[in-house]
Amino acid sequence: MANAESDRSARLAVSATPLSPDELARMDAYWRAANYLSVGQIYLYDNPLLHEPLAPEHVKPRLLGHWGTTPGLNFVYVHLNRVIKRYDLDMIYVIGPGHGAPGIVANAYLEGTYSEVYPHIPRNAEGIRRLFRQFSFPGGVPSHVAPETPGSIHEGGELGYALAHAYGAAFDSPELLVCCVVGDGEAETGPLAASWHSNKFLNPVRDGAVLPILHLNGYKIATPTVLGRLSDEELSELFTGYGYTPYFVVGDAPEAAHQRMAGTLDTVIGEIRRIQREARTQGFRGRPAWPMIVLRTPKGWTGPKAVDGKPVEGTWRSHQVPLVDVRSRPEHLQILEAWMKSYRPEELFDANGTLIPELAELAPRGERRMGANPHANGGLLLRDLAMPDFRA
Ligand SMILES: Cc1ncc(C[n+]2csc(CCOP(=O)(O)OP(=O)(O)O)c2C)c(N)n1
Repeated sequence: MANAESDRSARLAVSATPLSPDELARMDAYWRAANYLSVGQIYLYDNPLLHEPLAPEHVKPRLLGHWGTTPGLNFVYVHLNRVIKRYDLDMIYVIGPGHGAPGIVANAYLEGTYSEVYPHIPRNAEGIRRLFRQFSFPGGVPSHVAPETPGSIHEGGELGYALAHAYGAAFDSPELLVCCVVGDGEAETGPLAASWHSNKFLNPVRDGAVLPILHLNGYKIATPTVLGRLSDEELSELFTGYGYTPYFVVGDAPEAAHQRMAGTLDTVIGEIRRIQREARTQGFRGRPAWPMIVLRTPKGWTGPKAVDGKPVEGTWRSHQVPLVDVRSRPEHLQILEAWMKSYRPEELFDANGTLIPELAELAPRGERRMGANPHANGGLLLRDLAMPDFRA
């Protein structure tokens, strides 16, 4: 990574420790809360806060969902919340790996949007029980990000269009910043591979900005990815060639990764604002090299390290549901319980099952919450098309 950085003279310095110990601890706790709620949606039918020992009947009879991508999506979400608040950003989040819906639903729930849109899922233990039960369940919600997911303009399911949708949202909305996560699997599709070039169509005066985050968790379902196997140096050259200034966030140690991500986001937000300010005060003087982030973290980060003697965290085995025989095999039930308890839910939710205030205040307020941003909620910002009068 050092090499990839030092050869980019245009690249700005990234602060090494932008987060105070308190902020770091709270952001990590918020991430743990999102991860806890994500795992709970995939697995639990009852006993949502593990107030009782986990029993087979607390687990859903049929397990569905995608764990592998979810901790990375949650990691990005908590960091975007921080910069939205810090810089008062008007931001939406386009999630290429829309199969990671548990994470997006969890974050909409933590920030309060979910309960506002769906009052039958309140912010207490009963709400969490219903949130878990409804996920990928008859009469409930889809396992992929869907139109009904607060803050979503991009349906999960058919990979390929995340970046095109993100740029489409930014055109003609000069204040909007669209963060777009691109999975290294999706990056291998033709439409996605071509849409990196959408930066050539973005006018820094008139349009908003897109911040692509290429999420290299290394695998697409059962096989390694091409971009995941490239060195940071090759990736740096590739994305420089596409007209971006790439920044790297690499790691599997949460504290260091939080610091690195926070410092990188501070730098890239400053860079986006500088590009826009200069173009908007001095006029368009040539195509800027917009920043993008390469995020290299393990697939299924913080999940079970191994199951039945086979590695799971950081491998393709965590793509979907890493433990499948939870109801029939006591040792798997034990792994699930230990996994969920590793997020220390008792430190995150109070006795009623409500997120504690020190964590709840990390989310932005009102329409700055990504789940509540009007740009991502159909119908709120409709404008008539400029059409000729058909009678003429
Ligand atoms: C066009 C298309 N081809 C194949 C699939 C099947 N599929 C679902 S998830 C996935 C892997 C996606 O990998 P990535 O984008 O890296 O996401 P992550 O690894 O973070 O889950 C694939 C190939 C799909 N959904 N759409």
